[in-house]
Amino acid sequence: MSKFDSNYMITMKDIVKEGAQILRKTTTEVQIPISAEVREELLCMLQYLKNSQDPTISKKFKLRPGSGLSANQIGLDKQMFAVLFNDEKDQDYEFMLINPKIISHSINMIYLPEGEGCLSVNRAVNGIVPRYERIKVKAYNIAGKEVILSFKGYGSIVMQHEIDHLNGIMFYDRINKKNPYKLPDNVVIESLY
Ligand code: LHY
Ligand code: NI
Repeated sequence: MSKFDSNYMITMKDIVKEGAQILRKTTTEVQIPISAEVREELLCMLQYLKNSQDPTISKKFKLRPGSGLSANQIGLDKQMFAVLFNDEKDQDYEFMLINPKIISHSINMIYLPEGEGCLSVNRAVNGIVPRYERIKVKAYNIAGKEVILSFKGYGSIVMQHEIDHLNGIMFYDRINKKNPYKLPDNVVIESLY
């Protein structure tokens, strides 16, 4: 068992920061059926997100609010992440996904007007991060069942940010190096709002 079990509370000291090798590698697929260890790790990751979004708890334990957390961000070389967010239509989403793959995506793209951030990056990085407006993801859920999920808008952005982590990609890799605010050519791309 890893230390990330049901009694453990993830705090900022557990979150790996940019520069670490584990954030730059393609993570290893998780074996199906899912082990008890993997289940506990995912629940621990989701609990971090819940705690981080609770004003009292996040203040007390100095947690940075997050909508998503990937396993390699807590040092685990595993293809899995947890997300917890409320989108631009005020819909609530909560997922713990294993071995996720984007099986199809829109041609049109979107971006967050305020740019993206990352729990592993302690500095502001400005610029446009182009993301697909819609994606379809195939993954395993915590019950070990294969699921196919569709996302658009903010949800699509968060999912692509986390799937990128599992492939060693940081959000700023997708920002135009010469001009951070330049939109990509030959593609329909709009601000999320
Ligand atoms: N978490 C980011 C967070 O602040 C995720 C995110 C993604 C924010 C896209 C904004 C836009 O919740 C992470 O860094 N997870 O990897
Ligand atoms: Ni991140």
